[in-house]
Amino acid sequence: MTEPQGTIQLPPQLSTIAPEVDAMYYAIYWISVAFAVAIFVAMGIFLYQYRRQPGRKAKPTGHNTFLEVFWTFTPLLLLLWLFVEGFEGYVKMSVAPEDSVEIRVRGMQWNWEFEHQGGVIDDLNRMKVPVDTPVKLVMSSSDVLHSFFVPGFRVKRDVVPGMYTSLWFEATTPTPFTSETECQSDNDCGSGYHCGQPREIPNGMNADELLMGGAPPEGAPEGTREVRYCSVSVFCTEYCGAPEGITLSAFSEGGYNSNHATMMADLRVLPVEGYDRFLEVGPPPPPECAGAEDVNVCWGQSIYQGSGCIGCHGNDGVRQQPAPNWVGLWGAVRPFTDGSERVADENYIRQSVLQPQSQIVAGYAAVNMPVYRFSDRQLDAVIAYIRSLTPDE
Ligand code: HEC
Ligand SMILES: [Cu+2]
Repeated sequence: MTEPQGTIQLPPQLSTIAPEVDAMYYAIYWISVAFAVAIFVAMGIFLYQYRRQPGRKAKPTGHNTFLEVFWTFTPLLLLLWLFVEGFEGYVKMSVAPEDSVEIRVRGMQWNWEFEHQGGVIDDLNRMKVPVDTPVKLVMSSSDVLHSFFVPGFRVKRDVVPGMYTSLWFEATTPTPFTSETECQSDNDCGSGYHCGQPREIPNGMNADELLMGGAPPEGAPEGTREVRYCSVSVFCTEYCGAPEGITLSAFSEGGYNSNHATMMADLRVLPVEGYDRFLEVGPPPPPECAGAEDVNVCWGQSIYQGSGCIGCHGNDGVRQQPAPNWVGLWGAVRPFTDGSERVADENYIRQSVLQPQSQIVAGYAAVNMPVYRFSDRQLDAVIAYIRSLTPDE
């Protein structure tokens, strides 16, 4: 890999802003080093030169205008320069370019959710961005104060409950999903990267090929394997609490994100085609469905449980409140509040999920179903699941 390398002090520069931020950092660093050395050396010399000696008496020296002007104005100029540079950098980092791709970021104890254009939401803590494209994040928190930090991009901003904050960056280096970027632990990835959550990949392929819509090569062994890839690290730098019963020394217990110390996300910088493809097809089915008899039915059930449909819709054929039960829905004639009717087919279910208020089932006007934004594949999965709940005649 020809990845940019980090230094002892800083992780690799993975965004357009990173070189400027680092230049500023090193300027301040070396100015501080130079002053520290000058001050300590002068102090040493004076200590020696003016040490107590027999027969020598201290006498006032008066003042030296040139010296005083010099040591007042030199630091003043330096500080002014640092202020101007710093302020320019701050403004630049605050104002996203007009043509930025926008991604919604939601922080919650202890996960990140990323909603890409068109409402494509990947699994929690997985984020994808296109390379060489300005990306603007619009961030909110549903509970406490979080802070979004990508060391490799040199960007960080608080994610505050009750308001939106934003941030932008342009990534410069794709993070490929190849065998070279497979990992077992964080040590296998350079600084600025960490070993991401496991992915289920068909044998004989890598996730790049999967993302680009490829198929496993002829003769590849059947089935899937679990792979982890080095991903750009996203951290929460706020102490956003730890769940009850979990101490910091045991933070890896109880799952990937068991407390704020591991409120980390896997960020993948994709080639533009890969990102477009991701938007088109959406996230892949959850790993637990890899071996399922019908992947879509399994995935639909996981959406039913994971996206909250279960809170309103029953799947037992009995519970009809606050929303219609899904058993027997497929193929049935649905009566609406406006007196019209329609057969529950693919298009009807699709519309019910994406625009629930466009046709209200008679008797259910009291509860508003939330609008969901799913990818086509996720919709297929929901449809397959609803369909599976109605036995064929
Ligand atoms: C807050 C409660 C609520 C949640 C959560 C909810 N729904 Fe609904 N849903 C309703 C109500 C109420 C109706 C009936 C009124 C209407 O048609 O909008 C409905 C209707 C539907 C229908 C048409 C059903 C029929 O009998 O014709 C489908 C399909 C549907 N929802 C799918 C979903 C899916 C998929 C999810 C989860 C991703 C979901 N709903 C989550 C309340 C909810
Ligand atoms: Cu947090």
